Amino acid sequence: MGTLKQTSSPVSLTTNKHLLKWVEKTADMTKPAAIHWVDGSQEEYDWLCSQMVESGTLVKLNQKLWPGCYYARSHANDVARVEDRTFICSLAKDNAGPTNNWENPFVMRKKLRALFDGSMRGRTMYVLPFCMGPLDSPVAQIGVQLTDSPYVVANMRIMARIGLPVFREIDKDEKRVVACLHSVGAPLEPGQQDVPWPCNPEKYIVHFPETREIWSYGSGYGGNALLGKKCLGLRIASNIAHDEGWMAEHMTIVGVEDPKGEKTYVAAAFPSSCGKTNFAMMIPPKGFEGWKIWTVGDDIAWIRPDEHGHLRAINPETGFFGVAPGTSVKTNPNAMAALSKNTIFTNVALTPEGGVWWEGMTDAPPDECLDWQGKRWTPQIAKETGAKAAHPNARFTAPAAQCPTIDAAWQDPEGVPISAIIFGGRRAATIPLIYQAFNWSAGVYMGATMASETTAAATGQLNKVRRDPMAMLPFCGYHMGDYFRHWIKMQRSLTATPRIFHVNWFRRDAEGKFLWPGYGENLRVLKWIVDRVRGRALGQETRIGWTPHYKDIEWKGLGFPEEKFKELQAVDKAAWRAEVMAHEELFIELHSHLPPEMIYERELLICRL
Ligand code: TSX
Ligand code: MN
Repeated sequence: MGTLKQTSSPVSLTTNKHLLKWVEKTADMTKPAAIHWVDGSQEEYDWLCSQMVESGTLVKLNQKLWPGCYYARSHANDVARVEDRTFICSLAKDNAGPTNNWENPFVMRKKLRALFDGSMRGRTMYVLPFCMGPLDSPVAQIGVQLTDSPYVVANMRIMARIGLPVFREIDKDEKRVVACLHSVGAPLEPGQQDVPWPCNPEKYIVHFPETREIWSYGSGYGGNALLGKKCLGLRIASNIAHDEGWMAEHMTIVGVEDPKGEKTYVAAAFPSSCGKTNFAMMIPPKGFEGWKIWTVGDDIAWIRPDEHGHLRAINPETGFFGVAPGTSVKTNPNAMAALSKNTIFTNVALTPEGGVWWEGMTDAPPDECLDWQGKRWTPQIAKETGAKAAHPNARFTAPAAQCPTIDAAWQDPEGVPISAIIFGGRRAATIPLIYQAFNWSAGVYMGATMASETTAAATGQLNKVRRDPMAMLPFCGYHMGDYFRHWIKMQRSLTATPRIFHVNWFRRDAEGKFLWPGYGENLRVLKWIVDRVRGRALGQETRIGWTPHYKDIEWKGLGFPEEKFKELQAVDKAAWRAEVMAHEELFIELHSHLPPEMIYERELLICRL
């Protein structure tokens, strides 16, 4: 590696020949000024953060108010995942399917090599080993991310297990690792002043499923850059899971504990803006004294059959990368506790006393602050211009261990047993608060056809219903039809399938008012799910599935009239006929790979309607 400076250990932290060779080859291509082998220590983290404070990437927050916390503002063109710039480069286009962008892997490699050529000039390349899942878990997957972003290294230390223990694991038996290459695409020429948030207007988030590689260029934000999460954790892992007979899902995992101490774990898939993180950390409502919700994970579940043929799930992450706006002591006190220290905030607002604020954090906004772009913001300015203090996709990166409801088994290498799978969506009409699928294949159909309404207030657009199968539309790394088939086939390796449910916290009445109070009150629905799973509640058979009798829901502490419950649970024949017609749209797109069960389930549903 010739003249390259090393800012940590002068010897590389691995003896793995493939890894050493790959690091050397990548350095030859990207031409960094230095290489840093990430050991993952607290000292290293503190040093990286102090470097970023010096360079202007981070602001150290008021340590009395926000101990161990830092603040970052991204470039205005680098604020979210870029789905139109995300590619699945399988050898056959057909394997990526119609819901993914595809490019020939040889063409894409050539394109990327040109972009990465010298892309790290003037910067340090970090060799960041990370493990998704507990290091000793049979389900864990190891990746090594080469990145020129210290912000990414710092965030990854919260979101995954990184550093020396992972290098040791790699060296142990020359384990196969997922190669992840990342550059913000902003080389520094000699003497050139750096910017707080380097990035490139041209972005590529590229997955090579056959060789298990990820190449990410041009972005330093979230899922584009923290490659363990959406890229490895879902898109590459869904390919591995398909090949190996397990499931990589976009699901939260929670434990429901009743007053007798009996715990039931469920996994739940919700599209964005349904409050998945809130669901993962729910506070039991009035009347549910003695009940507890325990958090295993809020975003990703890796699920596999154990030796008894029961599904067990792990959360492969160690942190929450949550949307800040809307998070408050009222909506999610457990998230607020988790992010109260040792957290990195990105694109929220900065208060004069060196704290953070975002829309929905408190009832009263601060008198003034600096917005996510560093401009002065006041409630008056907001009123006049509509300017937001925090970007709507502003994030906190918080350690999961700091969540008061973190489950005792959240790092169990074997995972927790999953008794129920819950699908959900934000739907103003048609979909009842809760119903249960008749069986596994009806449940797969339920997940495959789930949808959510976009709250496109800004564009003035009508709320459009968008299909988002299993909340995996942007995250399935292969053909969605094959993914449904994989779900169907999973039943064969199970002696007991989890029961499958669908929830909708967002149904509205004729005046447009929410029919259901949501939040902690959702535990009433969860209790029915647990009672069904354990054979304690009879259901009512309807055209679409099993629904609760009014008397089988615990109403203590709420007082919810039976008439309103009927409205909430109503299955309108005409609306459901239109709904089933809409299912066909997605199915036509996927028809060549659709498992026959999906067609049969649709026919059965039509017959019942
Ligand atoms: O997260 C939400 N959950 C799940 C909580 C466990 N939200 C917020 C969604 C945006 C991320 C909800 N919003 C939920 C919900 O269950 N329900 C609603 C809709 C709603 C909003 C306000 C009220 C009621 C329902 N207010 C009153 O009833 C007073
Ligand atoms: Mn997610």
